[in-house]
Amino acid sequence: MTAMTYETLLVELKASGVLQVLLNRPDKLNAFNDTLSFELIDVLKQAEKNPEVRCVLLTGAGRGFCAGQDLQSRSFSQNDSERPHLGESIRNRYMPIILKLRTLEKPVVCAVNGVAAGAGASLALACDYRLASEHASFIQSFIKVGLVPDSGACSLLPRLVGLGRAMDLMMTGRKVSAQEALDMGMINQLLPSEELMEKAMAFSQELASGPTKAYGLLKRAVNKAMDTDLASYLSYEADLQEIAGRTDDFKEGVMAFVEKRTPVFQGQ
Ligand code: LHQ
Repeated sequence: MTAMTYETLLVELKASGVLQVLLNRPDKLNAFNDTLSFELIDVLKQAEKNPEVRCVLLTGAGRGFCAGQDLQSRSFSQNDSERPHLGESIRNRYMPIILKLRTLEKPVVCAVNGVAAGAGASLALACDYRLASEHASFIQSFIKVGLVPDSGACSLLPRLVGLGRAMDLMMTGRKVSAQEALDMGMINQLLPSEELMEKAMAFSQELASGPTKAYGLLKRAVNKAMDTDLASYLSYEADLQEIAGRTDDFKEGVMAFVEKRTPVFQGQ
């Protein structure tokens, strides 16, 4: 078990290969200040580079998951003479996080322990799998403060819940309960709060013992399929399967099937 030191995150690499990342500004419902954004970018880069990491599990400390941009941070203070450069902030802080979550070639699981608002909701949407506790809720708060849904929300949310539902949530900024989120396909599992972390960790461990390279290629395939025509995608898919077919884990998977045993994947 290895721990890494950050100011706004608690990060621990478990022996199972799960990198647990806890957003740790509980007094602010884990809202993104600059430090949290840059630390999260750093931890995701480390996760990408470190072969011992075979799954990332993201969650929040305290009663919130993440309340989006820290609206009290100095760089967002409002006065008449100066307006903030939000475009720059998005490009430097949010875009790298969302892109890295989507392109990291390892599974990313999100345990939504409480409210996920604004960019905090987008953060959850960008993960590969969402478990949520009964105390979780999701708010597309952007419109409430006069902003456009960001951090990928307009791309990710309609794909998960459909255009009609996404427009409702983004235009009204209303709070969605964990049960409604489950019903509309925004989350994968709803759990009693006392079971959330145990179940999320067990699921992450299962993924961490899987064929890591195939998960990575699967993410590449899905990303490609979301923005290209079928013929181009099918050709890309053939290239990816060529790569998967050369992995040790594919060899092990087939051998285990033939020998009627459970495969032991090494992530290679
Ligand atoms: C907060 C925050 C917060 C600071 C709770 N900031 N302190 C925007 C701009 C630029 C670039 C990129 O992207 C974005 C995207 C965005 O994320 S825009 C959307 C920003 N987020 C919001 O608008 C959500 C604001 N928060 C809320 O609406 C509520 O706090 C929710 C509904 C999340 C939770 O409500 P409650 O459960 O009633 O908790 P609370 O409001 O009492 O909050 C608890 C504390 O957390 C409180 O501090 P205090 O010192 O008074 O106890 C809040 O001030 C603080 N907090 N969100 N975003």
